[in-house]
Amino acid sequence: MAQAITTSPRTLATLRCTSPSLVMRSIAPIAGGILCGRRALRPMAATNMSAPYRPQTVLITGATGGFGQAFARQFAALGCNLILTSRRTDELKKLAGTLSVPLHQAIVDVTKRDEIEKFVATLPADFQGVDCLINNAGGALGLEPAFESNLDDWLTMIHANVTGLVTLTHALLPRMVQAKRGHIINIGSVAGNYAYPNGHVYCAVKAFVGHFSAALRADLIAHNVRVTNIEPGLAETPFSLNRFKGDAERAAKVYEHANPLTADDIAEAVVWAATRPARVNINRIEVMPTTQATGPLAVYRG
Ligand code: 8X3
Repeated sequence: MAQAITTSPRTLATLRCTSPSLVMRSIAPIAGGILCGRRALRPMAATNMSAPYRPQTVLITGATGGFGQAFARQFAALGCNLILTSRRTDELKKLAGTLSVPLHQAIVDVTKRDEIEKFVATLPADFQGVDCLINNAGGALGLEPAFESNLDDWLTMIHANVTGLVTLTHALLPRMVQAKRGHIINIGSVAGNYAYPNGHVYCAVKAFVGHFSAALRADLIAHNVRVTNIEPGLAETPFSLNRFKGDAERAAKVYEHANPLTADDIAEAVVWAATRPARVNINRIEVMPTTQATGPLAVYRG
């Protein structure tokens, strides 16, 4: 059911409407810059290429997932305005309730083009200047050999990781180009760099994300819009629980005794890329736990 809620911290007034399916919470913006280490970070004019940088409005898809929550917390700690999207209403409200920055939250299924377009078209005025888009929604479904896997899983992975990412990017990119200010941060995966057994479509969609990121760079060099592909390896998040469709035991085994990355490890990489001076574009960051590495090429001897 479509729903919108606006909450101000003073009045806690609640407004419900019938369309679109958005939930919004607004808090009076903080004034001035914030301190990060010994340097003040502040929103920066596109011409000041050397100053410390902080995005003003960060849009995070899949915000209730493991990475998404860590991104939201770390960008909130920087004082950025946040736009959070998720399919999960209760989890999104809960996360938003923990963050004390100007925040807009929306229920969006990124596999649905009409939902993305409606979401972008109805962004509140204070949240229209998105200058950092984090395409985080996606994920894997299944880990069977290709010849035993489920076609619905394949198509869902393509819709979530590819169609949703390009649709939202296509909707917001012209605004960034016009503003001459922006950063698209895609959450890829080591799976896009190294094909592994039973990875098939997941590996393929993450390879798409990596190459799409690189190709976007080629079109944006004159427009002060940055593009970064973040490529995490084994990280302990609900990723495996989703991949194994709720099989908690199987999911736990993925991380058992492996000392995997945490969501905060990846969030630190994302925040680092997003806060480089404007002259710096971090093309890609591949991060693995110390306990993970690429394997040898396989040879089957029948
Ligand atoms: C997930 C990383 O190593 O589990 O994107 O495929 S891995």
